[in-house]
Amino acid sequence: MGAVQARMETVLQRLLPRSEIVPERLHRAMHYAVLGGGKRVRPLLAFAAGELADADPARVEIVAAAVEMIHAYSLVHDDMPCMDNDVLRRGRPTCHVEFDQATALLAGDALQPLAFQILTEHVVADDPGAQLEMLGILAVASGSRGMAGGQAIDLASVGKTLTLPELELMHIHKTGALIRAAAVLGARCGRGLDARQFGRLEHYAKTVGLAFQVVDDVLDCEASTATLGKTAGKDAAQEKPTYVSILGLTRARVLAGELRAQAHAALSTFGAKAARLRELADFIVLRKF
Ligand code: GRG
Repeated sequence: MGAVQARMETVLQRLLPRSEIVPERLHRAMHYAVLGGGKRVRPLLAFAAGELADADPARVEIVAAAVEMIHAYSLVHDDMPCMDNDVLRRGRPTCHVEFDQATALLAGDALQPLAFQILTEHVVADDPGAQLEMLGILAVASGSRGMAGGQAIDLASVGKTLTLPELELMHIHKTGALIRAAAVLGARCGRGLDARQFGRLEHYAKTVGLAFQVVDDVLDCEASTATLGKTAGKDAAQEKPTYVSILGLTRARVLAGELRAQAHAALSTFGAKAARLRELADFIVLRKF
């Protein structure tokens, strides 16, 4: 994990516009949002799925960077007063607190197209048609049928009681879509998977995406602000429906364990090549931050 995290720091630094060039303040805000923090779960998934498909790591690092730029932009916008209104992210002031709201808005606005720009500037597939499909996968995962749509459902759910299937639908879009895209795009950099194997990988990604969110809800209740590097206890304070508010802590933990088992089952036919994907499912469920 450390090797991929360090590699991503270098890759992202290289792909971001230099902070000394005009407009410097916007570029500094983009660096602030992307570099120097974060677990890099999505890049880790891309690299692990890339291993499964014998993908060239030099390709995987590009798709991983594109996904991480979308993720970073979503966190910047999510933290703004018009959405979640938070002041702490990755143990530091949020982007709009460190800079200002307009700059944070623009940093997110600029990171989003940069993700697609780098996918047009680097070869990540064997033919242009396959590469175009990969751009489409990231676009759908980020848009109104993916992460942004999930965020809209989230904002509309505050103060409401959701059923478990409704909550699941929200998270499949808000958090799950980008996690799934990370795994799929990592594998698409290679050419080792047939349609059935892709189906299993997608099932794995859907399962770990949900597990990620269940654990996020549990940690929001159980962990401290210092450990998380973001404000703990916000879900309850903001009356957000979560796995913990619907199931309670114990059943939410049980659900996370069941999803971990499902993720492992989805990989059962892959053998040693899926070792890192298995380890990541374990990390996502057992993490403490
Ligand atoms: C603004 C369009 C738009 C979308 C925002 C992902 C998201 C949608 C908001 C983040 C809110 C949130 C706390 C969601 C819970 C799960 C989640 C995505 C947590 C943050 O991701 P991590 O834990 O963050 O991977 P790091 O800092 O490790 O990169």
